[in-house]
Order: sequence, then C-alpha cells, then structure tokens
Amino acid sequence: MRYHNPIIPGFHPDPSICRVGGDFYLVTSSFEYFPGVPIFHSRDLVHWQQIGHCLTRPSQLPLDGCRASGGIWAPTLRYNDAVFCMTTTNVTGGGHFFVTAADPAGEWSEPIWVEGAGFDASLFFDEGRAYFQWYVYPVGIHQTEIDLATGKHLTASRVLWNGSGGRSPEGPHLYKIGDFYYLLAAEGGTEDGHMVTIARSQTVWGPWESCPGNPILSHRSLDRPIQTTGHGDLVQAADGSWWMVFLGTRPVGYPRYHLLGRETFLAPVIWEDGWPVVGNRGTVDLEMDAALLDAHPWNTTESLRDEFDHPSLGFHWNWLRNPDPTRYSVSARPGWLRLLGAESTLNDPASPTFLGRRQRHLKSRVTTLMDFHPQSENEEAGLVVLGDNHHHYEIGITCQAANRVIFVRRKIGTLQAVVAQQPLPEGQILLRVDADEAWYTFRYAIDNKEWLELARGETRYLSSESGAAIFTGTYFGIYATGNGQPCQTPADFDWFEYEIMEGPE
Ligand code: 6LW
Repeated sequence: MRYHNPIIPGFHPDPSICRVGGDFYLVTSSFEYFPGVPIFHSRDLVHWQQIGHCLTRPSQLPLDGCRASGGIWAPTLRYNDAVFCMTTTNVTGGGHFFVTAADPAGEWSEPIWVEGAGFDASLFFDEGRAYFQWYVYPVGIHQTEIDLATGKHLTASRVLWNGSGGRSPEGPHLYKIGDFYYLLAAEGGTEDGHMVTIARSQTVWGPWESCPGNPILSHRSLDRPIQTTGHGDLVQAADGSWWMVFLGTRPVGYPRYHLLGRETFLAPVIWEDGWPVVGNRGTVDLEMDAALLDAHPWNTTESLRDEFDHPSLGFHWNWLRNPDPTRYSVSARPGWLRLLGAESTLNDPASPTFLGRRQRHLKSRVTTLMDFHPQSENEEAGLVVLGDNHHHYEIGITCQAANRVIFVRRKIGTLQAVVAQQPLPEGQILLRVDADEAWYTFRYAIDNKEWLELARGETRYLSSESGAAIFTGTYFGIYATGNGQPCQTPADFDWFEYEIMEGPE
C-alpha cells in the first residue's frame, strides 16, 4: 500500500506520538504561536485530524516578549495510567514543564514545572517510576527520576549518552522493547546534517551500546526531495508493526531553501538483530510503500474557507504570543471577523492584532474580503505572509491626507520598504496572495471588479535559510495595527479562503 509524505504538511516540527488502543495521538512544536502544541488524532498513521491544542491558556503558555522561534520547543506525548502527559520546554518562559489530561482534546492541566536547563524534554514510565530526560547543549542527554505529582527530581540528574559522534545529541526518547531499554536521539543539528540515532542498554541508566547502523535515518549529503530528516519518535501499532514519525523539510530553489517549515513525516520500521531499520534502510521518500494499517480517513478535513459565522475559530488559526481577546470579535458584526489594531506592529516581539494559518503548500492562494475605512494615517490593516517579526510581506490599506491607499510593504531583516502603492477608491476590497516556489504575488480587487497586481516578493527571503522563521514556517494571516498609536477604526473580514494550487498533499 502507498502513502504520501509528509503526513502532516506545513510547520509541524519535532513530532511526538503515542498510541492508546487503536488511536494514535501526535503533538508538534509551536514556538511563539498561540495556542501552543497542536495535537492530532489518527487511527491509521496516514490520515490525521487536529483535535485541539495542549496549551490554550496564558497560565500554561506565557509568551510575553518571546523572540521569534523562542517559546515552545520540542514536546513529548506519552500515556500512562490512563492519563495523557505532554512535556515540553518554554525556552523563553520558565523552562521544562508537563501538563496532563484524561481527554487528549483537552482541557489540559496547569503546568507542573521541572528543574533543568536546555530543551527537548521527554518522559519515560517504567515499573511505576517516571523518568525525565532533556538535552543541554553541548553537554548531552540528561535524565532524572521525577515525582509526577510535583515535578521534583527524585534522583541526581546524570548525563545518559553523548550520541554516536554527531553534534547536538538531542531529542531524547526512551523505550522498553523486549529485553532492552532503547534511547532514540537526534544528532547533527536540525539542518542538512540532521540524523536519527539510537542506543540500547540493559538498564534505564545505561551504559549505552550505540547501534552499529547509526544513523538509522538521515538524508545528510544526499540529493533527495526530503532533507533535514531527524528528531524522531517510535510507536508500535496494535498489530505489532513499528513506525517512526520524524521531522523533515522539502527545500526548493538553488541554493536550497524551505518555506513551509519542518514538517511531520512517517516511515515504517522493522527490527533486525535487536536494532530498528527505518524506511528504505535509512532513507524515506515522498511516496512510500508499506504494509499500512486499515485506512481510516476522516470525513472532516481542515477548513479551507472560513466564513467567520461561527462563535469559535478552527484549530488551524493561530495568534502571535498571548493575544488580547478584546481585539478580535465574531459577534460585533455577525458573519464578519472584526479586528481592532493594537499599538504593536508585525515588527514587534509582541502580540500585534494578527490571526494566521500555516502555509502548507508551496503553490497556494489566499483571498479575503475586507471592509476597512481608516480615519487616521496610523491605522492600517490587510493580508500578510509572515515568516517572523523580522521577515514579512503585506498588502495593506491605510489613509494619507484622508484618502485611502493600498500598498505592499516588504520587511527583510533591517530592510523595510513600501514597494508599491496606489490610491484606493471606497468600497469593500478583495485581497489576494498567490504563492509559488519563487514568488508571493499580491493582488487586489474593488467590489468584485478586475484583479490588479500590485507587487511581488521573493519567497526565499522569508525562509529559514535567509534567517527568517528559524524553527517555524510561513503563515498567511490577516492583521490590523495602529503603528504605535491607539487604533479606533476596526477592520472587518467577511471570509478567508485558502486554495491549494498543486496536486494532492
Ligand atoms: C528542538 C531541537 C532542535 O527542540 O531544534 O535542532 C529545536 N534541533 O531538537 C526546535 O525545533
């Protein structure tokens, strides 16, 4: 049977998976975005639907002032004694913690904090004990036993393993399989040198025997459409088959760069001489043949068009850091989403009025209908392609000398410029971004009349390789701002549509 990789496209890095009966649950990193740690559900490892987020309250997820790609780094999801446990690290807001839930769709508990530097928190349960692992650069993978009720260390922490020789042996996950304890890790850094490695021991504390086949997964120095494969997690299906989820990227252009962030991929795993063999014996493809589980597609796919006529927004929508809920309303104008600009802008490590969804396809199009009539020159609203607060392109409306103007602005690091501007007659306006591998093209139309192209921007300069969105991926979003001053005029959005302009995911 054949399946497509990535199984969860778009910015969904550092996947961690667990199984309960016939159900699989998977979480990914979320960095400066809110809510945090999206959680997905599948019954066949191929079809996934998002069921919520683990971190939905500022008390769980303090992101105030969080730098781009700060916040929530890698999570680990485990199930123990009928309780789901998700541990992760808020690298700019408190460090390691875990939350628990009986229902993976939430609500999840308040955080229980665990002492320790570094990142890549993980949990392992064995014979009634809870073991906590994490990575400290450049020392290595640490472990301690913890009290699940308090998060307190019960033993002195020890360095477990320094990897098989690659730099940054991180992303630890521990398993008891047969007669051995297995320690899975990522080495080489999350760029082109990334790899998955593994070691085993007779005890949970080592000593660790490195797999002779390490790295068990890597695309380093290979010319393949999937790159940077690493940061894996193993899971056994109810039928006894083994699988690994892991992150990877799909770069374009030359020199290569990736836009959609690090995505979640799947590979079958077999065991030989007590060691796992991953995918096509250490590599994976976009199309994979495997003895798949019985297919269980979901009849609800992620919404591609939002009419904003429902009291809550879909799980695919994210804010930047901790949003001010008073600046977003779906009730002020029924059937419209009303945004009220904050003084902060998209350049600030703050929570500007922004609502975005991941770009999950290189060839895609987003369109929105906006009703916005700014009364002062500081007021602005529009459609943005966001890498991070240092890299974004937007088509926006403001007013100059009491006349509306429409513009495209590009921010690339310390460079920022309005690259095109036109006077704009009154009326509701359609805004559109067309994305292909090389360009974002910005267009608009007044009152459903002809589409006018205003400007283009190279996709390359919103990529991690250009210093944007180091650990995240591009978002398409709507925004409003007072540009450092209070905003009185709301921006109303009637609908937002995401169109896939390429073959199947
Ligand atoms: C993640 C770690 C990593 O915690 O990147 O480079 C961090 N490797 O495993 C963010 O994804």
